[in-house]
Amino acid sequence: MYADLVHATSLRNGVYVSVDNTFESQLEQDQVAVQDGLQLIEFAPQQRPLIEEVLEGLTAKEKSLPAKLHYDQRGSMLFEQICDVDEYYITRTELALMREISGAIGDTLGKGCMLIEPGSGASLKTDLLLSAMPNPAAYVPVDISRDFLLESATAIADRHDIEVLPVWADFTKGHPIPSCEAVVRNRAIYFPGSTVGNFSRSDAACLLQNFASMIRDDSDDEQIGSEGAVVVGFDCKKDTSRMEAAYNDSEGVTAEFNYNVIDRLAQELRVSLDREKFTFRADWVEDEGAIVSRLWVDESHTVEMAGEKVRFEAGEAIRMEESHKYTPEEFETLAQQSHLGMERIWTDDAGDFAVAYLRPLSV
Ligand code: AVI
Repeated sequence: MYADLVHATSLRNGVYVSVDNTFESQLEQDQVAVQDGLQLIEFAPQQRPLIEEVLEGLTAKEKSLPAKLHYDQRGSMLFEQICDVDEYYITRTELALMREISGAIGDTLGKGCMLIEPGSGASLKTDLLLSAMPNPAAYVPVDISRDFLLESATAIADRHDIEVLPVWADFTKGHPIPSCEAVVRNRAIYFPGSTVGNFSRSDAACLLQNFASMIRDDSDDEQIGSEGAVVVGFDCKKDTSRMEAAYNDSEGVTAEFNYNVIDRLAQELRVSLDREKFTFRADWVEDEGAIVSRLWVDESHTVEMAGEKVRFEAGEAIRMEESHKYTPEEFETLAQQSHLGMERIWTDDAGDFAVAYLRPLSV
């Protein structure tokens, strides 16, 4: 996915960072719109047609579907419910940890910091961090969903006295960083929620490398003074039974989150995919260091999609999502591969969840 990366190029109003070779063609596409009183940078790449992505995944030797398909309107609502189920410790543990440590993170980031949030969520965690930052320069949320981005950017602008500069883009593909009115002394990326866990280990390394390029002071922007930081939340390895229970919750909300992808494809692609022919299960896969969520085929059947026949054999599975877990040492190694050093790490008392404060290593 990120095979051809990584470079940062300083241009017009900031830095463009690219993680793939579609970079050059994207440069033509950015424009600024004013929406809901916010200056919105539009840099969204052309999306591949859904049917193409789905057929590619379902006709591969090991069937898979892109994990992003989980997040349509109903899926996003189900994800919010997942965050509240008893077994899913991640969200509440991270929030409690952020309540304790956001003051320390804010102090370390210092004055005049531009906070960039890829895949912005306007979450309580973001509120905590922004409130703890001394005189932040600006907040830059980045998201692929324009509506969601504007909604969350407006919410942050309502709650904080800060310049909010949303960027509509796929953060995995590179995007411009807007300039702001205040003097920017450094940039920081905030990547909470263990979203890094949804990338394979090699993609996660590339993504972190990309983040490192975004904060490095190699632009023409004379405002940027000191080197920035990448603040990442990740889920720690623990008892297999607890990790598996978090993704096989007894209320079946996570199962529904996955069946919803089947319903969505059946509807949007008008194909006869039937959720009743699949069973959901999430398993710890030691070799990958990840919980792998799959839909297992209960009975052999064939589904026609865009003129192609897709065969599902009983006993085979569709890989739906990976949730990688790290020990603090493994995460430090991953960061180092991306030219980032782990300056600090905080965990909750049980060591379930960690927030790492990473700084660029001199190269
Ligand atoms: C968003 N992400 C970090 C979640 C996770 O834990 O991998 C998505 C999720 N999938 C099932 N439950 C939660």
